[in-house]
Amino acid sequence: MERTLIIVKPEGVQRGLVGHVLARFEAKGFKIAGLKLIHMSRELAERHYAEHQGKPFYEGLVAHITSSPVVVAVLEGPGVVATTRLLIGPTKPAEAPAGTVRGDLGLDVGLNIIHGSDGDASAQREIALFFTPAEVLAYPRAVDRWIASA
Ligand code: DAT
Ligand code: MG
Repeated sequence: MERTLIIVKPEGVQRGLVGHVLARFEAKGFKIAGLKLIHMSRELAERHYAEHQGKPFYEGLVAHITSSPVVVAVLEGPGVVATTRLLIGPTKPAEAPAGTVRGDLGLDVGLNIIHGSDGDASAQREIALFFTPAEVLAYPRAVDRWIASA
């Protein structure tokens, strides 16, 4: 089954939005396959954001994501990578439509509430950065037959 990684960033945790944000993905029908609260090390942040190294915002991005705890989750379901990105909205909250996480909850690109993997390859890479295989759980949900055919 397809999986993706989301991170509720420090501003989301500090503002008390963890439950609200996770509830949107749960309500959509995605299954939580992994979940934890962590304070990211600089090394982990650098590995996670390696593609942005050298960009003007890189240092601020790493400093911010390591500034206080974040919630990381593995979400599972059909089309979860692309649909999660749709529900999250564009990178800049000012340009994000109402109804998206960033459109509804954010103002600043540096405080855009949430990270979501941008493709299957990055999802696999990012899940492996934050979770051991044993921490990603496979379990049936009775509700699945009401959400999507297997
Ligand atoms: P996304 O998080 O939508 O995948 P991205 O991968 O291009 O966006 O950038 C990663 C994060 O870096 C983004 O969530 C916020 C920050 N960022 C991106 N562009 C920025 C900019 N122009 N100024 C400040 N921060 C930026
Ligand atoms: Mg990205």
